[in-house]
Amino acid sequence: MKGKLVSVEGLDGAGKTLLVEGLAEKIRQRGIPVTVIREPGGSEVSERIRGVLLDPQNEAMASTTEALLYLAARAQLVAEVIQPALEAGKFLLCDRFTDSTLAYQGGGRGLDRDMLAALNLMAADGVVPDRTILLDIDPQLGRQRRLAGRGEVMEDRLESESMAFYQRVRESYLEIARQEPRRVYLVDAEKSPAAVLARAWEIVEGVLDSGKG
Ligand code: Z5A
Repeated sequence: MKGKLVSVEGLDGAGKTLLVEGLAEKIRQRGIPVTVIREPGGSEVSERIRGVLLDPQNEAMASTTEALLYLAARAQLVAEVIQPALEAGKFLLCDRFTDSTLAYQGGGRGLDRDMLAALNLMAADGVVPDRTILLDIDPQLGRQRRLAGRGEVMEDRLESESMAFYQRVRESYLEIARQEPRRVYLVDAEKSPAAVLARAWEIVEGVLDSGKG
């Protein structure tokens, strides 16, 4: 049987990393092996592309270059890790996936959404998440959490974008959720970590149960 993929999306500081760790632990407690990946990254080539994307020195990077690099990192991750894992019937949890490109490069940078959707299909080799958990948070709170969590103020290339940019990204995510209510589940990320995990676990359990014969 083919495996399953659940992606976790949202603004920086929404709590994706913490949530993915919590969900992975709960899935393993059920005796189900889970592969955890993050984007951009998750394979040697994709991690190198991540370094270029997030380097604050690459200020001159054009929006189209940025989009194509995210897509290139995704294409490599899908070919090397995601497709083989799905073929082997594994369960995958992905910290960001195709919706990040639509929200950040589409909503945030203003690139054409239809073109990005077509490129996403190519990069993801047609893989669409079984469910997407969208952690919704006010951008200001997300930024506060991120900086407090790290205990320092150095930001990467994208993190130094304006609040208006992050508002557009948030709106774009919410638009995706409105357009695809069967796949994308909105979760209030301003609640406590325990409340967020409990709600997200209900969503993941739905996917685990749907795989039972
Ligand atoms: N990007 C893109 O533009 N296009 C694409 O196609 C893709 C990505 C795939 C990746 O950065 C950047 O690439 C990202 C989007 C862009 N950039 N921006 N800007 P990254 O991988 O370095 O970072 P991130 O994905 O944005 O993650 P993050 O900043 O680490 O945030 P997070 O994973 O959502 O949050 P966290 O690390 O789990 O939590 C942050 C802190 O808040 C931490 O101290 C937690 O303990 C705390 N926390 C978490 N949840 C809660 C709750 N519920 N209450 C209170 N405190 C909490």
